[in-house]
Amino acid sequence: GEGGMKEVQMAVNDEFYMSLALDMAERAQGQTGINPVVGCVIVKDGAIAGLGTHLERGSGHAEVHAVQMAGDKAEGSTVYVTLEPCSHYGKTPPCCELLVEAKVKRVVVACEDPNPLVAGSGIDRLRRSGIEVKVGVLRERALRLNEKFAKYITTGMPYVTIKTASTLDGKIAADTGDSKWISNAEARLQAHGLRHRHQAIMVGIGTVQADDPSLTTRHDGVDGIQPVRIIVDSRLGLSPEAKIFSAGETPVIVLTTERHDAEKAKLLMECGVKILVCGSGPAVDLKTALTELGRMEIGSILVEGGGTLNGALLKERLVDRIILYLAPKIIGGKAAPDNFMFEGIHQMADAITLDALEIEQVGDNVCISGIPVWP
Ligand code: AOF
Ligand code: ZN
Repeated sequence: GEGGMKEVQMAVNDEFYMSLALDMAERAQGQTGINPVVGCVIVKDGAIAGLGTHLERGSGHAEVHAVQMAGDKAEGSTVYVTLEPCSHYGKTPPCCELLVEAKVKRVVVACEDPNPLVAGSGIDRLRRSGIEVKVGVLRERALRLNEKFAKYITTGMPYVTIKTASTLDGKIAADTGDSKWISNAEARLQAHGLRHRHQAIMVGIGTVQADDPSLTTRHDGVDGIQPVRIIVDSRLGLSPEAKIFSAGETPVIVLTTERHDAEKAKLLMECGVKILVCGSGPAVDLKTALTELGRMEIGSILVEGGGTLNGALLKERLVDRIILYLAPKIIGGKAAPDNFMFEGIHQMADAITLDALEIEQVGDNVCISGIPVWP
């Protein structure tokens, strides 16, 4: 009947405006630090009255901008927000109070805020004030968008993405060390977008010595947000002549062990390097390292090689997402390095698998992204 039609129309509208709010949030990825990306759309009498996006940690939340734009029209409106409005005093006051004061009629939320300080209490507060709240519109998309935030805010540990590019036979370089190029230009451009969306980039000393990378970001043809640069270097082999010191201005953090050479440490510190001593073993204790980096408010790390570091992180179960670009090339070579180098498993039943697979063709390359699962 008539009532049913109205409900269908409302559900269509809810997705229509929520997807706009998600689009806005999506474009702000990489610029909010440890904070989530959030979009907000305010609709009054069938027209958009306000738009807002959280752009930077410490500055206004999405709802603040949208309510300000809506002005008097906020009263009696429907508010679409990609994350539950906050209920706590952080760097900014609680958004649910703002919505109550603005006398909005209805709030549509994509997903709950995983921040333990909020976690449902924003939604409760709105409902107790008599505001109608609908939760879960385009939830999956909203959760995927803030997966890094969710990991960091609930564990204090950075979200770790491994990005790697290999030939069909899993090689990330030839046996001579030559690796330019394995993936195609479009795939390499996407990788810069990934750098933009992580707070730090991490590589092993082997990669620095082989490629002498600058580890900076060029995003959409312009300089993107530059990640902090982290090098895993248990014996402090890093040269003060490395390109990372002349290119780029973000901090360089070197992870090493108690066994490092004090003289070399002094030399590197003179170049501005921050040295983190992680464990006393022959190799860097990666869990200790990530815990310390989390404490420094680094909430997401993009690991870009090489195979030894990838393998070690995988073995320690410290990886949250793997993004693999596969190029239609075969190079062989026993000494050519692989994507993931660690003492392997012995039975297929014990294999590490990828869950929630996303597969995309990028020109003649294939991008496979997924969440590692350990048996
Ligand atoms: C919202 N809308 O746009 C954002 C929210 O330190 P603050 O004040 O920036 O607060 C950060 C926390 O607020 C963050 O951990 C998350 O729980 C929430 N983020 N909430 O209602 C927004 N960015
Ligand atoms: Zn807020």
